[in-house]
Amino acid sequence: MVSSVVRLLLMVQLLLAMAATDEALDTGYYAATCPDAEAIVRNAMERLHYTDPTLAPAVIRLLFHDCFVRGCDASVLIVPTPRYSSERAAVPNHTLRGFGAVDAVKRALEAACPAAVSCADALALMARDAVALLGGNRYDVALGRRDGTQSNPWEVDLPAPFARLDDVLAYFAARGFSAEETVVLFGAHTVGGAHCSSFRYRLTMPDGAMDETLRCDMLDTCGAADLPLDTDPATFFDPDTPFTVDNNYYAQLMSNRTLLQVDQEAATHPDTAPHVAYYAASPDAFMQRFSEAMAKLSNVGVLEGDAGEVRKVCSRYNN
Ligand code: HEM
Ligand SMILES: *[C@@H]1O[C@H](CO)[C@@H](O)[C@H](O)[C@H]1NC(C)=O
Ligand SMILES: CC(=O)N[C@H]1CO[C@H](CO)[C@@H](O)[C@@H]1O
Repeated sequence: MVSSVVRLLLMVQLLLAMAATDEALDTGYYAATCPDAEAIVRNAMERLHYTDPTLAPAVIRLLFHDCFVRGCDASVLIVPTPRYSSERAAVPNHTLRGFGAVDAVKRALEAACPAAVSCADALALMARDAVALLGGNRYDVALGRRDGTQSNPWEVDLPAPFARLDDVLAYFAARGFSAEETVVLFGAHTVGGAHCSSFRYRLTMPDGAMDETLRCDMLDTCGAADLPLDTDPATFFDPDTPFTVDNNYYAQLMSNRTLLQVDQEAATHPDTAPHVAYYAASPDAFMQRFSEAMAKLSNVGVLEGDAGEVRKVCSRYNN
């Protein structure tokens, strides 16, 4: 009697363990349903990259905004309608780009394997390919994310460029990222750029933490007056190699030549300054850690198994 109860318990435990394994992300997840999924995404990303090199940085940022709000569930991709708002209506998303590219990649996936590959997986693969196309190290992306069925503007609590680093470190820690990993992810600001609206106040009200030559140059580029987003100039974070994943960002921080206030604070904050100095001096270590951190970012709060859905069109729910 006792032994059969024990046996039963063991069996339940085994079944639970199997169910858990079934649901975990897996690099072979589409082996049967869409074996070419990764190649389809990569080919599409290559084509898009050669016509618009600014796309890859935008895709990396999209992944961050997706994964840190409700997890990597493609909630950032939902277009607001008159009846239902979405994350895209929230302030930090006003400068997001790359939605058309996601739609194009998803169309290619749907043509080959209808209703198989989730938008969340598509975006994770696109970001991996974006890193590689920008010269970063390739990393494996385990698959099987499901798409969320909620996207709410009031849940977008992403830090502002003028956030205090203490708060930002707590925010990243709440999602499982150490101060070191946060510094490594900030390294994404070695590609792409920012609108002047994200840092103009640092030009007109100098905080003493921006190199004076950079401040004057940026004042020339941006002007002192606020402009609507569509006419606001944008400028590269790393003007020497704006489309290369490299450790220049850290050298910029150490010479006070970075645009965003929160980035600059990382050069002096006691919890981050040693990491900034280390990665400024260690290009290979940065490349390695950046890919690891991107892989980790891709797995934040994913929906698995039967949760959510596989969207047919990434910008709207299925029903
Ligand atoms: C405290 C954290 C962060 C803040 C406050 C922040 C803020 C910003 C801002 C203000 C911009 C410029 C938007 C514009 O004006 O057009 C930007 C761009 C960008 N961010 Fe971040 N960011 C953060 C973390 C991250 C992370 C973790 C990643 C990725 C791993 C990332 C990737 C990017 C990329 C690639 C761009 C360039 C986008 C483009 O060229 O279109 N950021 N970020
Ligand atoms: C950067 O700015 C800080 C003040 O925030 C100053 O102490 C430091 O000397 C500056 N470093 C460089 C290289 O200009
Ligand atoms: C990229 C994107 O969807 N941006 C939107 C952010 O929200 C504003 C205001 O709701 C929209 O006008 C943008 O189109």
